[in-house]
Amino acid sequence: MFLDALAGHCRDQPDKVAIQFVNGPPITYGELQATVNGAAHDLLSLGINPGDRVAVQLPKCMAFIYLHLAAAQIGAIFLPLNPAYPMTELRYFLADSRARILFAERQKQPEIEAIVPELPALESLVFVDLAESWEERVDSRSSEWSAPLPTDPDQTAMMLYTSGTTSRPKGALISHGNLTANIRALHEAWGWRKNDVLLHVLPIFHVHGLVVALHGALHAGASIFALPAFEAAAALELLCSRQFSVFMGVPTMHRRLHQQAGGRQFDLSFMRLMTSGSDRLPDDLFFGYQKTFNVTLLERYGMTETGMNLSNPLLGERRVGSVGKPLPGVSARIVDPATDSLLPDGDVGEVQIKGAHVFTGYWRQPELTAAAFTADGWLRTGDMGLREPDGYYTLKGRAKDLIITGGLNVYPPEVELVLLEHPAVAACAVIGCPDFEWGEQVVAAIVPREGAAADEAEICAFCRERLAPYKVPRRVIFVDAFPANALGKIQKAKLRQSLCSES
Ligand code: MCA
Repeated sequence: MFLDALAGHCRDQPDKVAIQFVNGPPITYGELQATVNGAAHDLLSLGINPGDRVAVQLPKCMAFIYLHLAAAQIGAIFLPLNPAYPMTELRYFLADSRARILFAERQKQPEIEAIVPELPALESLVFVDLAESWEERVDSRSSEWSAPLPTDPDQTAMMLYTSGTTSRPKGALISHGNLTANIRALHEAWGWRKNDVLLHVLPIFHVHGLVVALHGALHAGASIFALPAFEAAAALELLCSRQFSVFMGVPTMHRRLHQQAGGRQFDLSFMRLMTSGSDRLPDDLFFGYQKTFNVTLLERYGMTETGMNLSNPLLGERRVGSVGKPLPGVSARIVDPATDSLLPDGDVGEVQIKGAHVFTGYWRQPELTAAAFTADGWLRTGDMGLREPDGYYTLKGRAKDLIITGGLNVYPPEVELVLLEHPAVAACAVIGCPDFEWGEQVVAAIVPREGAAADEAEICAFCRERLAPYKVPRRVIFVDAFPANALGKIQKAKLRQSLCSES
């Protein structure tokens, strides 16, 4: 299981640094294990049982990591939540997940206490002072105690919310077996080793930062140096210090690093592995990186429901525009999404995935779970792509209207539902427009209600109170009507054509 390898490293190399945050002390594998044990003991003392949802809405910090590993250790379900979620979103996730306990920042106490009466399943609230040392917080008795690690691969380890095309966000259940399969595949494919040092700049409430990066390094017994948030100047300086061998980012981060270079050249070819994922890597950035940093980025493809699926090779051709081949243990195919029948190489169809890494289902959503799979058990990713005759896959857009901005997924209906609550909005459509830095930006087209006064700033402020900042439209365009098909359905492709070019 994914915790077993970590337990082994804690035993075999207790004095080696596991994780150090830029603003904190180095934490050795021995200290990591002791504090995780203590946190696990605390969770049990608070009445948390296997299968209970442990929600954590904290910034990127050691406490988050301890709680994640502790919850997994006792068989509870870890539910990480973006610290930028406003209360309306937080309330939804806590209510839907029926979380039994929430760990949150002390400064959010008044706002969170105000929503607690609406959350009957939430029995405990723990407010965390970020300055507090968790290594000192656990007493020595509990740190020596240790829970038997989960042995059932089907046991759920964590729950990650992903948005739906038509529904509210749904909790994807990721089992211990899924995590183990994923991490083993990545280790084999990317050659993770003990002497790797990862510069960790990603958020840790998503698969990319948590599973691919953090689990990746800990599974290998490697060391992590973490920034609480990505900052291009600091990251470039650190990369140039030659202390690191692995770096992972989303295209927006790579874009900012490339811009930070400001036309100068930096030889980062000593880096063993620099990856890009969560959104398509633009071709100009792939080549720009080669020229500026003497590095060929390794692009890979994953999703919340599966972790990583496809990857360009560590050794061999990293093909521009391609996401590579299936990882070890992963099966992929391209089908006609209407019939699920296999398409020949070169034809564009839906990418479908199978393997031990594929999630077990959506929390309390049997219909949505069933709809996510074909009759013979392939996961419908909703991503379109093609397979080349030599086995490389290339993504070619999405079957759904999903927007990816800065590596984060935004589903238009989530934003549209909020816009429709605004009294001045008669109808609306949210689309993604191409953007050099962000990949896409969220744009809202609105038909105003007759006689109502609304302006862009007011609409955005309204959204900001109800949605995480990355979901808030960057532009609001008022229109008289929408292009619609014969059934009255808004034709978003046409809307994108007419609105995305407008500045
Ligand atoms: C921040 N803002 C954003 C985003 N992030 N707006 C749109 N899209 C975003 N992704 C908002 C801020 O709230 C702020 O809004 C304004 O943009 C400018 O903020 P700035 O300081 O420039 O941004 P930042 O805080 O530096 O964040 C940019 C970022 C961040 C570092 C690229 O978005 C990020 O960490 N992205 C990585 C996401 C990630 O890990 N995705 C993996 C998902 P305002 O001015 O209104 O306050 S997992 C996944 O996709 C699958 C499984 C996979 O394959 O990996």
